[in-house]
Amino acid sequence: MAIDPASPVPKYAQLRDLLLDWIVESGLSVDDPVPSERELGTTYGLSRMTVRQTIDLLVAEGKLYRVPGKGTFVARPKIEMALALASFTEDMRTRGFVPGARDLTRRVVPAGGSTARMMDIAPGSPVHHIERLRTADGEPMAVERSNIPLSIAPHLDVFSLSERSLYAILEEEFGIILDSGEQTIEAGICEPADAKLLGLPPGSPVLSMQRRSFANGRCVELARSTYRADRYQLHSRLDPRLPGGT
Ligand code: 16G
Repeated sequence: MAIDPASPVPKYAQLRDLLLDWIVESGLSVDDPVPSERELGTTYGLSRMTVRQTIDLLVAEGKLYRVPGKGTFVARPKIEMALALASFTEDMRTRGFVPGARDLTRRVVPAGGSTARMMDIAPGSPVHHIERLRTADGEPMAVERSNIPLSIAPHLDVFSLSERSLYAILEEEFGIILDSGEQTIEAGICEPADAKLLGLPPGSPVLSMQRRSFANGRCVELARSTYRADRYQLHSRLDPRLPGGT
C-alpha cells in the first residue's frame, strides 16, 4: 500500500494507518524496532516532517515509544479497563497481571465539604483517607485516593493494604459488600507529584477517575484516581439505547 496524494486524509494520518498495518503484517512484537524516520520517508516518499508527525501521533497514542539515541519501538498494548465495580486486584488478575499496592498515606481526616457532599455524610465527619500507588507486574499504573467513612470501617487502619485488597478487607472484616457504583472519567494532565510516582514525564496525559461505591444505598468509598493514559484504555459494552430511553 502507498500514500494516496489525492486522498482527503492527511498524509501523516495515512502513514499512521499504513504503519500500524505493517507492524501487524510483519509480525512485529513488543519492543521490536520500527524503521527510522529517514527510512520511512524514503519508503513512502514523504518529508521527514510528515513522518515525524506520524511518529509523534503514534507515540502519543501509546502505540510506539522512543528511546533517545536508539530509535522507535513497538509499545505494549494498553490494558483494557472494564467499566465495572471490580477492585484493582480483581481487574489486574483477570488480565493476567500481578496486582500490587504501595501505601503512600493513611490517616483519618475530617471530610471536607465536597467529599462530605459526595458521600452524603456530615461535613467534618471522620473518614479514612488512603493514598496508594497501584502496580501491575511491579509497574506503576495509578495513584488512588480513597475516602471511607470511619463509622462503617472503624479499625480499617490495622489492616495492611500492601498485601490485601481493600474491597476484600471491607467484605471479609466489615461485612460490606459493594452492590452499586458510579464513575466519571476525564482526560487530565498529571500533577508533578503523581508523575514522579508513576514514572511519567511531567505534564503527561492521564485518566482522572472519580468513583463512588455503595452498599445498601450507603456510600462506602469515594475514590479519586489518576491512571496512566499511556497504559490504560476504557472498554465498555454498548447497549442499543440509553437507560430509561424508549
Ligand atoms: C479500583 C477503584 C478504587 C478502589 C480499588 C480497590 C477505580 C477507578 N478505582 O481500583 O476506587 O479503591 O479498586 O482495589 O476503579 P483493591 O480492592 O485491589 O484494593
